[in-house]
This record gives sequence, structure tokens and C-alpha cells, in this order.
Amino acid sequence: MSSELIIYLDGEFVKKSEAKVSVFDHGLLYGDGVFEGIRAYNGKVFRLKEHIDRIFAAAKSILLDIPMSKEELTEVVLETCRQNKLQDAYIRLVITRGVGDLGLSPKNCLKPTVFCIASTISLYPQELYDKGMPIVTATQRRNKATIVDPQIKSLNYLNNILAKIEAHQAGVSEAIMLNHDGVVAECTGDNIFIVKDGVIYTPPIYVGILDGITRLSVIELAKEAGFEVYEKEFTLFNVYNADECFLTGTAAEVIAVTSVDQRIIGDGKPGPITQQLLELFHEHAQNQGMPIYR
Ligand code: PXG
Repeated sequence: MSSELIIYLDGEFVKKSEAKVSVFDHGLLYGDGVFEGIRAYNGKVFRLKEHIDRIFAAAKSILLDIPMSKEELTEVVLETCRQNKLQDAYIRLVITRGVGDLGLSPKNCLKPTVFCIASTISLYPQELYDKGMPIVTATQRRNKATIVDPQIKSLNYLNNILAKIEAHQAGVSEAIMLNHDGVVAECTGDNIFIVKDGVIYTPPIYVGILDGITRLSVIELAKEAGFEVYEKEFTLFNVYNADECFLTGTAAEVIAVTSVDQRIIGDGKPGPITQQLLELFHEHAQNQGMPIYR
């Protein structure tokens, strides 16, 4: 791609090289803000309403007033895709507290900064989708829901980033994060599922996880396909002894996990239920969503 990306920034569409925010922006100074990672498939933005609802809910919970309506923010996302003539995209929508002074207090931040980037995505290598991937458990815990609720997709991702570094140090691409009680929560940028005796389990939101949009899509698709799905707490013992394990996320979609902390899951290959859900998800993602071009 030779032409420069077009970025939405505070009411304007500007070239990537001109898309700049202030060093006094509290998103940068304090991680004070919220974001979304969204996908478009085949000219349609996947579950855009859910992403817009989620960012509004996150903003509300941190007392950040998004300076536009849900309809207007939806149009920002669609128009950013149009400006870049994209059919398939990875979209990053970010709203920060805005430009203020050097104090923690947001009282001098008069206007939130809103930007949207629509680009292409680099997924995990195809080989990992075909063969499944090894993961490890990070020592870094997911933050406690009573402190900063992981349902808030905030610009503070440090604990997840530290867990991601642990994954890379172990030579793998993802890491399981436990909650403060040692219960399995999720991965650094993906939700986690296990399958045992044909039944599907995923941790409930209250253990302290992001209420993933791919997670919910997969739960719905699995139930429609006739599977029993339970949101239930489980431990690493249950993961190590599962028949199948897979991760879900906007970037990863659905991906099989074939070993965890060097324990082989099932027979060490992507399991049949994981493969079925991966196919159902691909079909669903290609065929539904909000049209970019009308
Ligand atoms: N858990 C966490 C902590 C996440 O950040 C998910 C689960 C999956 O949720 P969705 O709604 O996407 O199904 C996420 C996703 C990336 C990336 O590049 C992913 C996320 C955030 C930033 C980057 O993989 N979040």
C-alpha cells in the first residue's frame, strides 16, 4: 500500500503523518482514556453496535463524557474505513481525557481527544491456526475487578503488557492471566475457553475479565450449534486436563491452544469442537455486520 493512511482525529480526517496528539494529553500522561479494537470483514464492520456500546459503558464508568452521540461515533468508524477504501480492516478507536496540565486531575481537560485508525491487520501466522499454539501462564495477575474493572478497556494495559512480555520470554505468543484468587481469568488480549466431555466452559465476567465481543459471539454460535456452554470458574488443573482449549478475540478470532505450561492439551492438535467453532465464526463474521458502503 503506497498511499498514506487517513486517520480521524477530533472532527477531521488527516494523513497519518499529520495525525498527532499533544504531550499534555492525559491519555498519554496517565493512560486516562478508553479504546476499542474492531474488525471489518467483507465490507461490513463486525458487531459495531456492541463495540460502540462497550466504549460508551467504559467511558461512563470513568466519568468521561464522549463528545458525540453513539450514532455519530458509529459514523466516525464507518467513514474512517471509507476514507481508506477498506473492505477488511482492523480498527482502533480511542477516546482520551484530552489535553490538560501536568496534574493528575482531569478538571483542566476540557475536551476529550477522539481518534480512529483503520488499517490492515497482522494475525498470528497461519501455521498457528492450523496446528494450534502453545501458551504459558504469566506470573502477572489480571487486575482485580474491585480496583479497576477489566471490563473497562482502558488505556492502562500495563499488567497485560507485562504478561505478554512473559509469553514472549517463554517463546510463545499468548499467556493465561489468573485473577487475584488464582482462578483462570483470560489471556493478555484474548478470552479463554476449555472443552471437557463435549461441554464448553469459559470464565464468568465477575472473575475479572473483559466482556469480549468475540467471546459472546462464540457462546451464541456454540449454543445455536447445540452445545452446552457454561460460564464457570476453573483453575489451571482444569485447563491442563481439558480435551480442548481455545482463545477468542477481535484480533485472533478463534485459535486453538495445544499446550499450556508444557502440558499437552488433548491430543496436541486443534480439537474438533474448536475447529467447528472456528468455521462457524468465520462464516458468521463474513456475513453479518454494519455495511461500510451503502
Ligand atoms: N481480553 C482482553 C484483555 C482484551 O484486551 C479480549 C479479551 C478479546 O475481546 P474482544 O472484544 O476483542 O473479543 C481483548 C481484546 C490485539 C489487541 O492486538 C487485543 C485487544 C486489545 C488490544 C490489542 O490483539 N483486546
